[in-house]
Amino acid sequence: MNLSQKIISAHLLSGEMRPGEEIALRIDQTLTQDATGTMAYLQFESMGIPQVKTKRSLAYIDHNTLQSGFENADDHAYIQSVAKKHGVWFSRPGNGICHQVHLERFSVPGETLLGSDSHTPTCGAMAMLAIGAGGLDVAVAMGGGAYYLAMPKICRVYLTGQLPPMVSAKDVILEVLRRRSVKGGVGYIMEYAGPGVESLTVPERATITNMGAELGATTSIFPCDQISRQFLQAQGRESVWREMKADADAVYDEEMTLNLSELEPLTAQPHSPDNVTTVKSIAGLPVDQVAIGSCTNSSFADMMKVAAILDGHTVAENVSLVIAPGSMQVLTMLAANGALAKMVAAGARILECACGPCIGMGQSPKSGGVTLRTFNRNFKGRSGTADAQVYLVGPETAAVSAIAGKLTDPRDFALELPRIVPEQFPVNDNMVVEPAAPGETVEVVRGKNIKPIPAHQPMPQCLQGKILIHLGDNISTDHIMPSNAKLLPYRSNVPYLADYCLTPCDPQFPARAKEWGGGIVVGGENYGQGSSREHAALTPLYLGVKAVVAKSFARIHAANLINNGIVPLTFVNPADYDACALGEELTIENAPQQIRDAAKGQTVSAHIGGRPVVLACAASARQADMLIAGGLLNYVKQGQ
Ligand code: MIC
Ligand code: SF4
Repeated sequence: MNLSQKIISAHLLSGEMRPGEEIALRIDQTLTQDATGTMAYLQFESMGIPQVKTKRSLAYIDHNTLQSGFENADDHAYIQSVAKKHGVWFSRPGNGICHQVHLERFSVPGETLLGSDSHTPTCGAMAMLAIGAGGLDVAVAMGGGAYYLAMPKICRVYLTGQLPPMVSAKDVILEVLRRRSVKGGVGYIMEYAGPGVESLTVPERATITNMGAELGATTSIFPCDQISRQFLQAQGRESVWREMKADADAVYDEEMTLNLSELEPLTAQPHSPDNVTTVKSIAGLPVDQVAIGSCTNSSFADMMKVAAILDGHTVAENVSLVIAPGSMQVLTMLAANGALAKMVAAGARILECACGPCIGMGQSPKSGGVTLRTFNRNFKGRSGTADAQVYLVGPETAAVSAIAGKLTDPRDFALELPRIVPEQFPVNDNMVVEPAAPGETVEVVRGKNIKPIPAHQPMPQCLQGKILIHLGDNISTDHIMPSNAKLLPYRSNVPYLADYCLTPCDPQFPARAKEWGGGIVVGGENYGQGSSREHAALTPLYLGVKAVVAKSFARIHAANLINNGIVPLTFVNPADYDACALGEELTIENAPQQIRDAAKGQTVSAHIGGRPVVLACAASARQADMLIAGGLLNYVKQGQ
């Protein structure tokens, strides 16, 4: 077996490991963050289960840390109290970005991790089967329920060679994105193997598994070897180490080979993580802002490289450089060894250990500003400035460009960076609060920002509605439900957020949906790529959206739609996508039966604007029942 199959088979509750078949997995660990966590815990509470049943569940606060009003603070207080009550460990604001902290302190090779954040696969760097999902799926897993997914295909990424100086792990994943595109991983696990693996440290592996999310992959995974052992040892956690790798005769569904020695510094240009070119080819581009951090590139080693480059220099006068170390552990080390002082002396603006500018929580660039970011997503408008030009780069490129004031190939900077592998990390888990002891009473704090979740209706006999919007390919959840400093405080308030649903594509969308009494969304390929935020399903639900008809869907978003009773349908004949227009009525007669039959492989007969149209629905039999019930919560309440 390959490594993915080994972990899946050890956690398989039902189904067979045949690509595309629905399987159910036992989940060992869960994580939530605050922007998706309030919904997840409201949903968990509504299930009436007193204590989580996982081996370990954690609630992190890392996204909504700008507190410009009471809203985010209300969310934090709710999550802290509800976590304590139900057996969930609570990582306080300041402790760091969930994926960085989880990798450092809680990752366990061979275990499964389900997180309400699309970058949960970061812990694949420690041979976990780590999957991102909607909050509702995570709530079910906390309650001991299985996680259902279509068995992915396994793609072996065979690494040879080793990274040349000033070329980094970010360039590895950017190269994979260049080759496969943002939908090239949908339905796959990317399993890394080959002699090149040994040359990569755990944080470098984490940069690669983290950004596998941008491929649309279910997850990405590295073997657990002596490099992993050393990392766990340095974290004082060697006891969880065990060797994990594919069998020598393992079979894969697909293969790709990547020679690390041939890579050079790369960048993803606006506005997509797969719009990749070499830094050299566009070097000289004037830069307004450089932002270093995020769950992709905020490890101690990344920060040390940045400090070494900045040492003795001053950030160019046209550039604002911001740096957010990934965790309290990283920041503590930088403070202790003087690297932080070097960054500050060079003119860097130090931010707290959190997501920050990656999710538009501050540091939005100026109008039309060019910003280089070591982050993972550069979808239009995500930075908080609609016309900003965001380039994704590795930490070396970011740091040298901040000094030069223009995009610069780091190989032009005469400096040899040391390879940093700490022998001992300072271990201090005092920012992680333990759950309540048995018998201890905990009052859940519900501030006025916490609003109930919207009601779900069972599927009508005749599903119909007008086309409210006709969209192109690769619409991300940042388009469907934008998130920035102004909107993130309302993650617990779906009615408020609904007024912003799909507004980056069409500012009239919410008003039209309300006026027309709901309707249908039409999308192109890879609809709903990006974040795991359920709000990209909950806000359309609130606006009366009954179905999304697209050319194809991103995995997590399709599951979120189904969990919330919105039917994801695909066009069997692509010409029907071109032919349908705004305002035309879609009708599906006998919808519940047709959806049930679709789960058995039949097509769905519909009409759009009176024309007969053939659609497909990739739901499993279980998901079909869920859609008919009006979503997962109704389905669970029916005692299925
Ligand atoms: C993101 O990077 O887009 C986020 C913010 O972390 C999201 C989660 C969210 O929207 O709360 C994600 O990646 O799932
Ligand atoms: Fe946070 Fe950005 Fe990572 Fe999402 S991608 S978890 S917003 S740092």
